[in-house]
Amino acid sequence: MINKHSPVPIYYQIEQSIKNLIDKGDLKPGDMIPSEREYAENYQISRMTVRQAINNLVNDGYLIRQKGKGTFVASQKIEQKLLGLTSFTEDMKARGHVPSTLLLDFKKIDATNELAVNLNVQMGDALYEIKRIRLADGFPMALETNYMPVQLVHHLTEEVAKGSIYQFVEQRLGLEIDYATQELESSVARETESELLNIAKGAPVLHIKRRTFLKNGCPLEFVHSIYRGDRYKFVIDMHRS
Ligand code: 16G
Repeated sequence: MINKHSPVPIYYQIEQSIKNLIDKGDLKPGDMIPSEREYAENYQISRMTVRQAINNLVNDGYLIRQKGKGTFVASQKIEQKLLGLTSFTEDMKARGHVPSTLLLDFKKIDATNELAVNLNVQMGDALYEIKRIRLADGFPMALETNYMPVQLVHHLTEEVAKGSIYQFVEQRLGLEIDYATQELESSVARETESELLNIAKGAPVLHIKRRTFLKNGCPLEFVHSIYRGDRYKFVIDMHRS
């Protein structure tokens, strides 16, 4: 499996072969992989070379090192296609995961200048401010802070915010969600974010800002989300027209 005469560096060959085993499902999330010493002995190569391969896979989120225990296959990242305008609940269900929500805060606030501009309301108008941890199969994936005009989304309750807000808006209020603009930026977890998402302070995260509009052009929501970088990836299909 390892070709020492190939121009392809040996660490890269090892990296690819472990990656293949994970992609094919021969190595599953939670499986422990052999130690650096075992790889080095099996392939008659230096431990430094093995370490380089494993470090790369840890950095790419394929493997996780646990002090004193070993190196394990990480959970596969959840893939979200940036095509349709979907909700967290729909995304998770479509991928066979069970969505749930931990409601951290639900209150009404006065629109600040920034929020008023983004939601096309007057400064001081009443907005819902909803903070939620979004989970897949019980694991925290994202932290969301959602702002919506109270005058538009009547009767929103804590109970609703524990489930799908999009479903409530469409099915109960009969409003038509049309399109959104979204900004994605890489960032690192700050202290409170790391605690809520159960990751190390400074771990990579994706910061997303979404503005969603109704068919009549009214902004429905302005949302800040922090997604775990080790659990989530966004995929974009691009067509050359
Ligand atoms: C997604 C949206 C968020 C929206 C939520 C509704 C991103 C980055 N954000 O998390 O803007 O409020 O879905 O989800 O995708 P819900 O219907 O499950 O409450």
